Amino acid sequence: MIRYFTAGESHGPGLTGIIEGIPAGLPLSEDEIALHLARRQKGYGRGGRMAFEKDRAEIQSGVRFGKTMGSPIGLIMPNRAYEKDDDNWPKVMSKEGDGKDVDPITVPRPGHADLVGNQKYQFGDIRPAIERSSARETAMRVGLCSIARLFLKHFGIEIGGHVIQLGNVGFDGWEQVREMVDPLMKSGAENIFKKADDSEVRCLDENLSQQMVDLIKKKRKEGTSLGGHYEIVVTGLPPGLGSYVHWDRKIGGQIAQTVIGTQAMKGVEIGLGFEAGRRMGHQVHDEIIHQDGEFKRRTNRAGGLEGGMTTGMPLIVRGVMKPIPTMIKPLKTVDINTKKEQDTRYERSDVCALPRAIVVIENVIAPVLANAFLEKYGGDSIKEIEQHYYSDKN
Ligand code: EPS
Repeated sequence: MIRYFTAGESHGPGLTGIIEGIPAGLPLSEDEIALHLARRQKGYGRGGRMAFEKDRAEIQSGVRFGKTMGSPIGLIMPNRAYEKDDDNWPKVMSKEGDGKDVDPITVPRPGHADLVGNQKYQFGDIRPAIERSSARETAMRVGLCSIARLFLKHFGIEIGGHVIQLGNVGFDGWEQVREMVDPLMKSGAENIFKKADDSEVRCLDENLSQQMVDLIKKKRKEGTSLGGHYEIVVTGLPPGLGSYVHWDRKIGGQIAQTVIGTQAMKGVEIGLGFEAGRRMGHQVHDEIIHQDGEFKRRTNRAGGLEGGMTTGMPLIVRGVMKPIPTMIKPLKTVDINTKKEQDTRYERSDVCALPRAIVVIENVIAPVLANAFLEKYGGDSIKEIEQHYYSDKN
């Protein structure tokens, strides 16, 4: 099974990652990993840092002559901020010394891991919590998970994502999104991300995109931040991945964990999600049809999952990202040493990271689906899995 780990701090020398369980024989290059790393760095609403971080992962192990070997794949990715910045990061993040010459950060931001991170580890300094809870870590997660995504793509399974709501600007409900997205998905979900990437905020509707950009501009001036809702779609999944038998093998549950396990995510829906609770049964369930030799659904309000298993219809996952907690306009907080009320301090940050965050979610759901695929069709090599998969399909 596929497992992965990341290590690294936001302003340390760099990020390190290992993914294991990728079968042997998958074509893999640094350029392919770089595609989604570069996508993660683009999007309106970024702060200053993305102007100089040019993420590219170096493959350290697990690949020979352009193909995976079945052994753990190791990646490293430097933080340019470490060397470039005027903030003296090598000193602030030094592995040696007693740190007496570095001022501790003592003013926690509401909504960030700052206060609880310090209560938990008793650092007396918020810096370590800032460093590891930072969304910088998602760069390595995208790098690692993009390899599982390539594995899925080898079997015709494509992933795409787009923004449906940013602050108070967005689509007018489920049906309006379906009208825009479903025709595009017919030739594979990658069309969704390719078209969404044309928009600075990764929204498929041009008019809404402009309104979202304007909103970010306005909120940046006001010194506040924004979040929003997104939708991730996956096409090409065969029916029957996952399980109705055990709670922990239900795909919806595994996806929910990986989505909410990503920085700043506060909720997840499958298909109609919460809207299903406002409708009657006939407006929720999808009628079954038999077409072109396959069982299909007339609609896909279930979002491609029934009983914790893939139906063969596109998987539709929606999520919500909260606004970034670092803001120019201060909130009230309490200094961890003096216990006195004061305003939050401002660190360089993004105003809205939603257009970038959807690239993270697109990628982190890939290992979940790849594992469910391997559970059903698994083998040690791509060749062996092809035999299992295509003999089952024929
Ligand atoms: C982040 C704060 C910013 C973001 C960072 C996440 O970094 P800095 O404090 O150095 O300006 O740029 O995101 C990334 C570096 C990245 O690669 O996504 C935070 O506090 O979470």
